[in-house]
Amino acid sequence: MSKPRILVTRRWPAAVEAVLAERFDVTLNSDDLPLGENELRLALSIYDAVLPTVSDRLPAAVFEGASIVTKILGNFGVGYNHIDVAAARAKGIAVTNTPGVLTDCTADIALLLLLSVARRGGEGERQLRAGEWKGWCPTHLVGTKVSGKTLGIIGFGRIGRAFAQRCHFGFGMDVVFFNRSPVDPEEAARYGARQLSTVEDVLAAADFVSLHCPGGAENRHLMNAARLATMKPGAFLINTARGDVIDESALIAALESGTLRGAGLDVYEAEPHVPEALRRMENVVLLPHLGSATEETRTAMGMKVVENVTAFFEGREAPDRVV
Ligand code: 8YV
Repeated sequence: MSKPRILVTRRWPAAVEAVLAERFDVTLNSDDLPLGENELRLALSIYDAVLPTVSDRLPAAVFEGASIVTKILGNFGVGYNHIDVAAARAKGIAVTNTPGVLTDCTADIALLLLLSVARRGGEGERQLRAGEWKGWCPTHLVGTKVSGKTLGIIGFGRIGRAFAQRCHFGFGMDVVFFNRSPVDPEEAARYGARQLSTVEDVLAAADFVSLHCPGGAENRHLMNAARLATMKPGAFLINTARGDVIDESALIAALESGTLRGAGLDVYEAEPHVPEALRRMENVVLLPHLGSATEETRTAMGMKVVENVTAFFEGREAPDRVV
């Protein structure tokens, strides 16, 4: 029997590509040639499986091709809001993701952003590299203490929990969270956190707010101008979830007016575009979507996709099927 034909839209860790090549008839797209909607539509009429990443947009229009051959989209990542899952379902296409394996690394990046923005790490590094450091001085780049402060988490899934755990047990932070469904208080306490009833309750209490909810329509602009205005004056906002959870223009206004003291961002509304206004601000730490970017995690993510797609083509239930 011939091997299923698979399109990998970006280059993956070599170890994963090697396993894919053993099991499937693989076409690897180059990293330099991102696929547009037309190419992705065409791909759905050629390949048995397409393995997209967050940078491949698959809106409903992509699924409107006449003859769809693709049976499964094995998404390289836990978040899959770049795929119109209703359209995939309507065409009978399965979708899988990669939960669990990127929890620690994404929580670590949230911590990196929180510490960098509070302690002005980015500013300090830029200053030193530019040869502008004039020597130690009691008032030089004085930041905000992190230990003992209140952290507010929006979305208490795997990553929200891992971040709570780090901040509570590592930094003695008081951690409160909002989650759309109730979490058993004993379970929450294992991560050093307690649930509040509304997003607003969390925003009003927190010195640092970190977003860990899914992106997409349900949470689009959850952090809008009105909500940003209910944050504590001088609070910080961290986002390692999805860019569309924040209204970026409203965030810029809140940072410009000084309502917010700073922000640490790993994700943006229209990646890779990052508004010039944000790039000019010293009190903002900006990373290029690095949440899961470690060798260990990217390899584990790839292996999870392989596991899902292999199970699917062997007629078994794909373990991480979301559609
Ligand atoms: C991934 C992520 O690198 O898994 C996710 O949801 O945001 C990232 O860490 C990205 O999705 C790759 O497709």
